[in-house]
Amino acid sequence: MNSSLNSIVGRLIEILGKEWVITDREMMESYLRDETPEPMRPKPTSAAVLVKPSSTKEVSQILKLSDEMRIPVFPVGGRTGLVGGSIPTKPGIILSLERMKKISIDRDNLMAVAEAGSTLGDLIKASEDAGLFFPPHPGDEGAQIGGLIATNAGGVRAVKYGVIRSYVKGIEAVLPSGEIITLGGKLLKNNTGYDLMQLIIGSEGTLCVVTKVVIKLHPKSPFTATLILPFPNRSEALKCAKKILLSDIVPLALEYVGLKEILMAAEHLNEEWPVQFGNAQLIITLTGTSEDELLSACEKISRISEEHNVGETVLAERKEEQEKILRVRSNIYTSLKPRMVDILDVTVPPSNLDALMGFVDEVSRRYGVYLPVYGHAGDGNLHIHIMQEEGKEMDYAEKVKREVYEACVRFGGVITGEHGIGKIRTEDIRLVLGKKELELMKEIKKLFDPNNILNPGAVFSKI
Ligand code: LAC
Ligand code: ZN
Repeated sequence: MNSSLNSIVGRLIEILGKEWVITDREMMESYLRDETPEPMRPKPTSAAVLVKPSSTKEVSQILKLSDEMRIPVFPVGGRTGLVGGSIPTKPGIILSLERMKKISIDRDNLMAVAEAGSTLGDLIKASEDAGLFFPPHPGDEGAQIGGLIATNAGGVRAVKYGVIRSYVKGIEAVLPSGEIITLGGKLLKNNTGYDLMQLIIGSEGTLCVVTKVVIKLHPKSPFTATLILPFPNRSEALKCAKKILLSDIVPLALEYVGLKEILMAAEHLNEEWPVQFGNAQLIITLTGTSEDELLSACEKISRISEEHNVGETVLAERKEEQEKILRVRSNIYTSLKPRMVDILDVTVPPSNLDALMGFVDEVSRRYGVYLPVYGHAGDGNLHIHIMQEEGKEMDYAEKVKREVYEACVRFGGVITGEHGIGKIRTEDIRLVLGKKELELMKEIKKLFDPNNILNPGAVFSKI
């Protein structure tokens, strides 16, 4: 540890008690990394202190002290991020809110109030226990609420009601000065001044530390069904997806997967994938207030998909079967991870997905590399994995990424729709944002965090 960190340890112990100030490297090993593929993952600092406060007041005291001493603070959640966003890359404090995990449900207002350290899994369970429903599924259930807010998480169930941003109604957060701010509340309408709450959502831990969140829930779990539609090729699958989105059916999720990758994910989990044919598949989750409503939507989808040479469709109605499908889909990433250099999460207007995927095929041929693609077709949000090729220098990865990013921008898209900028895309951000836009963002950062102590190195390479 360096000397300024050494000198802060005693004061942190005064605030938190000895048990919650961790300096032993072995005890903080899992806090020094996230899920970013190894070749891209930023190197963690060799000097860090891990702290685990139990209240907003303690968070406030920690931040005030760090700001006074100009010591960087790296807020972490469940460390499920894919862009190195929470990795402490400078000597400083790792701030974990894992002890702050209370959730209360307000049925009358259909809202949950969750502390930032509670997990996505906790929130899903608390909502269900209260007979309510949290529709999205923004990734790994070990992700923490604070992280979901910091990254404006998306996931597979964002087509019908949007990403995390559209569920958050209130936020309590601590500024680097130690001041506590409260924005919004259990409110469905709020036009009181600038929307600072929305500014904080997706700010990747660079503006303030979110300690508590008000989240909109939906009434009791609706009827749900999941369909797997196998198509002979991608073009038919994507044309069908377009037509479904144009119909009066609004799916909760509309995913595109290739047969090879989904079978690999199933094998990785030791599960059987229900449809073993059809090179291009759509996975569609529907929700409705009655079984009849669902069946009529399924029939409509079936009619539309027949126009696109769909093979025999699987309809899953049992909860366990639907959960299995979601689990396999969510583990494509995990099954590819061992040989992965990077995972992209570019987003284009949904109607340009086919053209983008065509471009990726062309890049894959030109470089002679395997570039698996799949993703959130309903949102135009595509995952492209850059894989390691045996005997090939990895310098192609940077070139492939560049070409894909530039194509996305040409197609009217952005370089990230889900995983964020983190610490590995701070240069690429310029492909999407102009000088003035970046300047405005940096001014905002300075206003919130004048001494640049909060998650330095994330979003902007230089302030
Ligand atoms: C997914 C993650 C990688 O969609 O965003 O599986
Ligand atoms: Zn995703």
